[in-house]
Amino acid sequence: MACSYPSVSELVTDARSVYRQVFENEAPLVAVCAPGRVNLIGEHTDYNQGFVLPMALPLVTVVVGSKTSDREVSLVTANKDVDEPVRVDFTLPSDGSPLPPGSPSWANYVKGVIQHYRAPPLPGFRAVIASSVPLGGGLSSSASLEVAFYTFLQQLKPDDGDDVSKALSCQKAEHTHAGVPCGIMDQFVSVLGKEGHALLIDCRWSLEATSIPLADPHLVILITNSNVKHALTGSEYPTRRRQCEEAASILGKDSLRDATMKDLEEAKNKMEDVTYQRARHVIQEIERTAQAAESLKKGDYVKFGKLMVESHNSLRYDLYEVSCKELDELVSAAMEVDGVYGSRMTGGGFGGCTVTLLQASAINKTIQHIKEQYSGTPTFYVTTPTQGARPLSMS
Ligand code: GAF
Repeated sequence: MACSYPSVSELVTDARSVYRQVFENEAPLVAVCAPGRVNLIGEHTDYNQGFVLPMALPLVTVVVGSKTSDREVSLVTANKDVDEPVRVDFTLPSDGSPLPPGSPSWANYVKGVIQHYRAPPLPGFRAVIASSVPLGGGLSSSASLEVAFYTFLQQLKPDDGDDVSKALSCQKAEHTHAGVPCGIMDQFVSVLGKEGHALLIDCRWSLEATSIPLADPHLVILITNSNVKHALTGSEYPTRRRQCEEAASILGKDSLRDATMKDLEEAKNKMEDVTYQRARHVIQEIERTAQAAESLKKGDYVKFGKLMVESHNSLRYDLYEVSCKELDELVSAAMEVDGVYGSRMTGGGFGGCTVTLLQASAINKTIQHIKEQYSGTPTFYVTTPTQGARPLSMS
């Protein structure tokens, strides 16, 4: 009953055939992929230097292509659900000046990655992009495109950086070329995701990550797409980030990671109500994420599920206000089924997906019940944690 999605090799085959069609029957020499992600818990904590607990998905962005002998770039998307022009051409500036963002918007992610690539100057290239990550679905289609492209450029001209600096360059691309002041979670897990594991990432400057096994055959991670699209590029995400920074500054801290609930209560009358609520979500969510990681290590899914629901409630109308009616409906419906441990919205919010942790034996009745209860048309993905970005063999 869950939705099937193309495998990596199917995406490569599609992208290769589009490449041949568009570029005079030439064959691409390089292929790479980078995954989308689902965040199990720790929402809107990364830009507050807190903890997050995502995993990389089998939904990926693939790039195939070859370098050229000039400075011309041609990008083609093989995605069926992109309604903007499918081909973009531009010239790499010889003086290294930035490629200005423009239309279509998906090409801006690529331009940003080119600008922040750590081994300029780059040769020209031709590339085709294909993806199984739903666009605007809150599963990091943009980070997977950035990281896939960075990985593609590494095959054309190797850089001297490590994986963390790669993730940071891709994050910068999103800041400068998509205008989203995102945290590091999405790019980090798309680069460093580990098969069969979730990653507990400490988003302080050191960016330490601990991998936690998540490959229990009795457990299912179900993603439900509300099919309501959010626009993180809108004003709400930057507003939340600003409110958190304001709260930290009132508390005299570098970030909310350094604040406790006691600090917040003592300073409550120095800030607006809304600032207090945002800070409360973040401080408690950081603590919840640390506890959830411990529960997962012990296989205590009941506790983990309870923390997921608390996280959702805090993101809902209670404190952080980034959920929406559709996501709330999906979570409520999932929680009505026996065998479901927990459910919550995942990602930036304002639409997109929920993530649900449940007993494998309850999967069919859970999907059925959600379908019956949800007012929209959901899409379901049963997923397992996969490996981060990687070059692919062309044979
Ligand atoms: C988006 C951002 F890109 C992430 O950095 C993170 O802040 C997330 O929203 C919310 O947890 O995916």
